[in-house]
Amino acid sequence: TITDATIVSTSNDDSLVIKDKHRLSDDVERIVQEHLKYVSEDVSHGWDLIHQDGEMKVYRREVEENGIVVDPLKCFHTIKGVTGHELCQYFWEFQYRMDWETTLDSTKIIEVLDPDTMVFFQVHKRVWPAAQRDSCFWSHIRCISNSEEDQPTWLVVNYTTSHPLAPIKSPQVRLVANVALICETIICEPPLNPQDIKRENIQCKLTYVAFVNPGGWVPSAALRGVAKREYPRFLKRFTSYVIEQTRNKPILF
Ligand code: 18C
Repeated sequence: TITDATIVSTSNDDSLVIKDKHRLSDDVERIVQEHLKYVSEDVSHGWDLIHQDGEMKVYRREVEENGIVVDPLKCFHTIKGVTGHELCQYFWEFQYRMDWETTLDSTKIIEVLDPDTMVFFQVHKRVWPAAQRDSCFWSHIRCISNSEEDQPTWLVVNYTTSHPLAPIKSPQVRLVANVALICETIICEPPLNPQDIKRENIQCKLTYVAFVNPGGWVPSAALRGVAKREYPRFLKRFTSYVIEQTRNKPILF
């Protein structure tokens, strides 16, 4: 019987993999679907372009909740020579995180919920004069096949959760995050033979969205300043890192 299982396609060869449900499966499904809907909403009303560098565009909407800045952020980028699978893999996998993440003092996996979903506990660098932040979130990677011809969409969602192995310990403040990286591979001028596709024939359209609540009061101007500087810095560093790591490796479609 598969009544307690959820069927999810996790590979790009269209095979369906049957997975056991876990206590957060329904949450993961709900949040993934929300992101897939939200990703195609445009940024023409109410969003400010706060940074542009070549193909990279970073937008934000100024929003405060009870005097705390919770500005939603949306970034678009196009990266040559890498696939969505590669970008998502380097973003999701624990072993690479400290190579590209510049906001962290530490990261650790505190639970593996299924082969595509883990719970992380992270301690962020302290920004003076604010208290140090930490975060605890499930992180899920998924491949979604759109059609027979198109390349699949890859995505990673990081979503705050509580966990007995990550109690909140003052003076650290727990931030609340809902972040998604959504990637679509484009094959430009495809050679007749799929085996002949080279890195110069591919590029990846990336969308990164973040809703971060700092979890306690922080001076608005300071927070917006840190965000304006750090999100573009993250995107630049992370995408350059993936380009560098994959340069001489076979393409992972
Ligand atoms: O998505 C990213 N990383 C993922 C893997 O780690 C994961 C992370 C989610 C949490 C993002 C929030 C990070 C807050 C960090 C606070 C300290 C920043 C210090 C930097 C100093 C060098 O999904 C990439 C994340 C890129 C994050 C960019 C920064 C966002 C700023 C948000 C402000 C939060 C409040 C902090 C207090 C500020 C004080 C003035």
